[in-house]
Amino acid sequence: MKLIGSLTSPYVRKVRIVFSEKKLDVDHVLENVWSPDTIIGQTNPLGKVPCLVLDDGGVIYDSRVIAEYADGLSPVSKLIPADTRDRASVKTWEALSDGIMDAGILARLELTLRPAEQQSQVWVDRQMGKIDTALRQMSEHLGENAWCHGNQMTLADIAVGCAIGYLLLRFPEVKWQTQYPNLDRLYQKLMQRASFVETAPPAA
Ligand code: GSF
Repeated sequence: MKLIGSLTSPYVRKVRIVFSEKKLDVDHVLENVWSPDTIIGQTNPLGKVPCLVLDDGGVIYDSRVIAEYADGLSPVSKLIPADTRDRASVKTWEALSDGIMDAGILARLELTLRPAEQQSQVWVDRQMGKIDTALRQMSEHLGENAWCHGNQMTLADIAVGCAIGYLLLRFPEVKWQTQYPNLDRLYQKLMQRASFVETAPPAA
């Protein structure tokens, strides 16, 4: 199995952490999807990473599908509960976290890829507003609980950790650590794990 990705993508980090927690071996192949020479289109017509290439040649994307696939490959450290309601709750945490990444990336692309005179501050503010409201909901729903869902680490915590870790990398001006101490406690706890330490993005 081969995972095509980059070291800074929070979606790639999420699935790398899942593979690590599940103790599953996967080869990592680095791909810069923003380079004009990228060959990501040969495996994912959407031109995005992460993209998982199986030994039989099958291809799996996107990160949510890869995470679910990897969780089903081994009974070690179940990250997505079997019960339908619990499963939906964990996957909603994941959608909320991915939504922070989506909004952050859209805001960042607006500010980095477009010439200054074409940039829309209204668009950037809209995306940053989503990040604010998503963080608030994360903090409210986490409350004083040790984990986002249930009494053990799940994909919900992994996804939240990747989303807030991405904010630290790309949006250090978003002060979620002081605004939401419970999210910070969760993040510090996650950062004790080898899976999080080993996938920490290189400094921007
Ligand atoms: C999002 C992947 C994505 O946007 C998922 O896998 O969950 N819903 C998908 N990946 C970015 C890399 S990054 O900014 O994290 C990507 O590959 N973008 C290239 C493009 O052309 O949008």
